[in-house]
Amino acid sequence: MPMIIKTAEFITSAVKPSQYPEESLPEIAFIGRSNVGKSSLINTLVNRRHLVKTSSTPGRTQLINFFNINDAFTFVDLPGFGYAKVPFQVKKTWGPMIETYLAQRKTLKGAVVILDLRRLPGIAEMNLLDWMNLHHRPFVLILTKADKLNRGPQKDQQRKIADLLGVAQEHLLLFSAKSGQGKEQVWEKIQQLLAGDFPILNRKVQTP
Ligand SMILES: Nc1nc2c(ncn2[C@@H]2O[C@H](COP(=O)(O)OP(=O)(O)OP(=O)(O)O)[C@@H](O)[C@H]2O)c(=O)[nH]1
Ligand SMILES: [Mg+2]
Repeated sequence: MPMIIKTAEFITSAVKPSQYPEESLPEIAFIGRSNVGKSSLINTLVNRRHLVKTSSTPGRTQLINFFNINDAFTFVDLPGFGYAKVPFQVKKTWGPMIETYLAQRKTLKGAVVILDLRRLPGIAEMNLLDWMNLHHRPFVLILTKADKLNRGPQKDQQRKIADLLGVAQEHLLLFSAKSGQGKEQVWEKIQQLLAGDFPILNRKVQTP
């Protein structure tokens, strides 16, 4: 069933648990490298151009931002990892800030992990997935900016990334915030996460 968005509202920004909204609605977190398109994905899903600030400058989102969707669930936009130019202090607090959130948040139902379709995942991505599995946090994998490649190369790159990560190709959804490609499939996965019936994706390869 297509998701109908009635309301989508910013709740608050936080860096530490005492600043999080109270644990009531089920939550979905969006995580990925800086500039990968996390905020754009959220805007596309909820049909709002400017609910979440996006930027061509990496490192735009530096706080944990909470959004109430339909008074039914919460989307959480996490700051991106792996960007060299954010100030040292920000970098030093990033790991603990995200880890604390992902490890402790009781209402967190799962994460949407976003990768750039054109980039092969590295150690940082693999560590993230291993860490999520260790903490029994289900996640879905999205390959975004699909509009930058034609359909043939999209499939080739999807296969390469699947092999590298050691997951089946069908677990990697192609998505574009620009064309809207894959939007309904992403919603389907999010609904599965919210319903709590999502398998842990055990990776078939070991992180080098
Ligand atoms: N062509 C194309 N550009 C995209 C897509 N998604 C995001 N972008 C662009 O990529 C840049 C970064 O997008 P954001 O959504 O701000 O990325 P982010 O992951 O939230 O970035 P940080 O908050 O800095 O970590 C912007 O210039 C977007 O317009 C997409 O699907 N296709
Ligand atoms: Mg962002």
